[in-house]
Amino acid sequence: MHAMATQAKPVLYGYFRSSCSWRVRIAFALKGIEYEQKPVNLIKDGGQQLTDQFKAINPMQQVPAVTIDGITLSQSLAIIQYIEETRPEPRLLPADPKQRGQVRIICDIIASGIQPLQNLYVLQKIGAEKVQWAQHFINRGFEALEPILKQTAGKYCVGDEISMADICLVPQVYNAERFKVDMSQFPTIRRLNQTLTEIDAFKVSHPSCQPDTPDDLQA
Ligand code: GSH
Repeated sequence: MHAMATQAKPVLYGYFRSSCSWRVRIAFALKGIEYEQKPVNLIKDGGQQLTDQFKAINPMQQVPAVTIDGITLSQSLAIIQYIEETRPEPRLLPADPKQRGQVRIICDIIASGIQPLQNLYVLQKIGAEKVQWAQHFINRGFEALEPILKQTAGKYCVGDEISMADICLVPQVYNAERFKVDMSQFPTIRRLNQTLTEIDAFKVSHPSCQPDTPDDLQA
């Protein structure tokens, strides 16, 4: 039994289609941690993330945020690292420091070099050109990721163990598909995504089957 099992379940403030929320859902699922979801609708009422009530939870006015062990955390990678450090099994960072370095490169390319540039808030500022803008930055990031993954991948992004790199990759590919990026240029990314999306933890956390998924988008 888990050491933390007697405490209240963690609460995830997220949105079904948010790729950063999906990262956290995958991490919870991989580690077998039960949690509650409090949906924050990024579109309805002009965006519930922008309310004073949510600003008190995450001053950056973005999902995800998680309350866990008596604290509130935001930033998906900080949340996942906290979960990793407090609930280490199964590990999401490889034992080998070189492989850890590789995992972090992949996470940073996605979390700093791609996702922030195609985030809702940014796209709303871009206006009519938003699809081309998003495609441009996803392509640019994937053009860097493809040769890196070719070197690092085994069955998964880095070797044969699922890691935070895989947790970042799958939701970013989902965004790429939403923005109709031509994925035929990225065979390694496609292969990894195909393998990973067959895994239960990725399936149960998919945007198509969350408590706030609208009926017409449910799987
Ligand atoms: N670096 C943050 C993280 O990793 O958690 C990024 C969070 C983020 O961009 N969240 C998006 C959001 O809440 C959804 S994936 N967007 C709301 C908005 O743009 O107004």
